[in-house]
Amino acid sequence: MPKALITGITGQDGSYLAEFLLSKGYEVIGMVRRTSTLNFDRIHHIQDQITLVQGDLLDQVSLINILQEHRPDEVYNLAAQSFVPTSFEQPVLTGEFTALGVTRVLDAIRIVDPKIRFYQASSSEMFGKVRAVPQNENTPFHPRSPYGVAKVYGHWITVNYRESYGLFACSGILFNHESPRRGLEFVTHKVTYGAARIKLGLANELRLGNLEARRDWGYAGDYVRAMWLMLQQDQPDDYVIATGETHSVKELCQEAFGYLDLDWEKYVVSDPRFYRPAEVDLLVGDASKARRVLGWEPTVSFRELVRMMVDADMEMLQAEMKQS
Ligand code: NAP
Ligand code: F7E
Repeated sequence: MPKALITGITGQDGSYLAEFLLSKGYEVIGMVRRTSTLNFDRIHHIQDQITLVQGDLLDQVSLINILQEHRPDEVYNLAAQSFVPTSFEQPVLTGEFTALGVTRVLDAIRIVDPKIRFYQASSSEMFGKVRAVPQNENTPFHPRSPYGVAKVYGHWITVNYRESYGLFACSGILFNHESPRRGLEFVTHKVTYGAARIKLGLANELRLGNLEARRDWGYAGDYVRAMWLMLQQDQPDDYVIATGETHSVKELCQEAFGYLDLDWEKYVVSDPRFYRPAEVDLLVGDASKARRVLGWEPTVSFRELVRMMVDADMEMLQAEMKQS
């Protein structure tokens, strides 16, 4: 039975990847940080099928010990400080987790067992102020936030350990991917949750930032499959994973509110408080290499994704209302 270690298993992608690997017959080890209250909401339904171990990207010894004790065949490094606005407020901490954390995992692999296959969760935020449209594996990086800068470091240290030490290390350059398990502070979930609250009479406005920003939004369940496919190839490599479609935040609002028969313009307010010091205006990915080499394709459209998230939020809020 193949064994995989997932860092960031309590996050959106960690939970979908754990489900996916279990369905492929893997033994799944998940690294979690010690917290004073449990934050296992996204994995409680599979908790009896996985092994959780305590560790932190800031603590090199914990990473080495976990690898020595569990001897995984594959390591998926999904842990990071992943929210762009927080990276402006806590740039040094973001660098420790999101940049140097990658080196700590790679070094632990190099020391314990260089045959372990490694996946790094890189990001379209690395393209930032884009030099080409659409963006592919050869598009130069120009990050626009401390988060983006940290991810560029994580990407290149992954490439460097592959070239220096021959590690089977892959960098997946994933464009935005969402789901009902997405953190509520990210714009897709903020919009679907906000629209559902307005529909149910629990709120009367939704304050957002820049409505003109455009993103290539896909479904997280599709994207974790691409992570696994990268580690099953004969050679390690880097891949862009994206839908190839771009939509503005405005279009996202239209889709979510429209599905609930609401006119978004009556409720959405653009508030400068949510603007960023530097914005990424337009992202749209070219995943043709992933299609060709990995045989990967997205299965959920933008409209289906938004509707899936609105439905989940309506159901959750209605259940909460019944209880109170
Ligand atoms: P997420 O929901 O924010 O999850 C982040 C995970 O990292 C959580 O499990 C968190 O644990 C863990 N973590 C944070 N700091 C840690 C530390 N110091 N030590 C150990 N664990 C730590 O993020 P996601 O959306 O699933 O994204 C997964 C990865 O893909 C991230 O690296 C993200 O930057 C990257 N990425 C995401 C997207 C996207 O659109 N979702 C696109 C490209 C790349 P707690 O639960 O304890 O906080
Ligand atoms: O913002 C605009 C905002 O926070 C998307 C992370 O998973 O994907 C994510 O990063 C856009 C931006 O995601 C609000 O200015 C407008 O242009 O949902 P987001 P992100 O910054 O693209 C990448 C690929 C990652 O790697 C990251 O980890 O929406 N926007 N109004 C807003 N954004 C938020 N959060 N809140 C607003 O009110």
